[in-house]
Amino acid sequence: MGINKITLDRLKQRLDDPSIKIAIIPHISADGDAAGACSALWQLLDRLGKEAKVLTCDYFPDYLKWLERIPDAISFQNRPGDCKRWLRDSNLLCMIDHNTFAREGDLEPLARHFRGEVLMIDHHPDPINVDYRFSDPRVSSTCEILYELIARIWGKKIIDKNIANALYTGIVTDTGGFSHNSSRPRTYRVVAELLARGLDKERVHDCLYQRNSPWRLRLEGHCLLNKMTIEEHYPLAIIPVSLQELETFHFKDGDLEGVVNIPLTIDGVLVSVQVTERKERVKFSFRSKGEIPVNDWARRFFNGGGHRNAAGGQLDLPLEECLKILRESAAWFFDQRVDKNLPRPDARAGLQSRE
Ligand SMILES: [Mn+2]
Repeated sequence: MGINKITLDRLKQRLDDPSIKIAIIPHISADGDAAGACSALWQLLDRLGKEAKVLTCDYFPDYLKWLERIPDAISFQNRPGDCKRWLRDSNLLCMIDHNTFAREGDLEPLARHFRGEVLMIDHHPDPINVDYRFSDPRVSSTCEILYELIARIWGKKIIDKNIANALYTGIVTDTGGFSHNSSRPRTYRVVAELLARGLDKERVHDCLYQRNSPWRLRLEGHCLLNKMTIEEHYPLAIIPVSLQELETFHFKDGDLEGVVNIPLTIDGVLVSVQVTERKERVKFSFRSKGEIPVNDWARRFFNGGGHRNAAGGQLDLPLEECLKILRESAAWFFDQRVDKNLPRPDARAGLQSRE
C-alpha cells in the first residue's frame, strides 16, 4: 500500500507530543471495519499512555460490543455535552473508515469546526484533504491500513491479542469473509501476521457470526421468502423492509447485516439493493458483482456513495416513493452506467423453471 513516508514521519512526531489529545470518530452506523479500527486504535493509544476517546454520532451495534473499549465510546445521542467538550479540548481528530465529514451524522458540524489537525485512515474513493491522510481504495479495509501504520510507526510487536482481534474484525467483515476486495496477497500476509501476534480467529468468528438471535434469523427468512423481488428487465434483486415489519421481528441494529449480500448468490443476479424504512429516513444498501459501480447509482439518486461493489444512501421520503425512484433510476443505471457487454442473463429463467 502506498503510505506516504513524509506524512507518516509527521504523524509520528505529532503523536510523540505529550500534549496530544485525540478524538476518534467512526462513520454513522458503524460497521465491523469502523468499530474494529476504533477499538484497535484506542487500545493502542491506551498502551502508549495517550489521552484519547472514541465519539460516535449514534451507537455501535450490539454485535460489535465485544470489541475491547467499544462499550466505552461516547455517543452524541445520550452525552452530547461530553462529546462537545472532548472535541473542543482535543488537538487531533481521527476520521475512521470514512473520508468526508458528511458521514458523521450529528457530529458533522462539530467536526467541521474542529480547530486541531485531522488524521484520516480510510479506503473509500475521493477523500477530502486533511493534515494526515492515509487512504487507499485498493486496500481491503481501514483495519488493514491501520495495521500498516502501526507496524511502520511502532513495530508489529506492539500488537497484542485484543488489538489483533479488532484489526481482523475489520478485514474479515469488510471483505465479506474474504469474498470481495481481497485479492491482494498483502491482505493475507497481514492476517498471517495478526495470527502470529495472537489473533483468536475462532473467537472473532464466534462473536461475529454465531451469536444471532432467533428474531434475526426469522427476519432474514421473511426478507428472502416474502420480500425479495427480482426485476424482469435487469439483473437486479430488491428487498424492501418497512418499519412495521422491523417492529414485528423485534429488530435490533445489526439484524439486517449481510442480508443484502444473499441475493447475489442467485445465478444471474448482479446487483442487490436493500431498502429499509427507519424512523428518521429510508436507508438504501447496494451490492454488486464485478465491474458494476453501484456507488455511482447511490451518489446520483440517493445522497450516498461508497465502494464500487458496496454502497449506501438515504432518502427522506415514504418507502413506496423510494421504491419507485429506485425502479425508475434502475433504467438510467443499467442503460447508461453499466457496461453494455456485461452478461445480462434472464434471472427469471432459473426461477420460472421451478414454479
Ligand atoms: Mn471499511
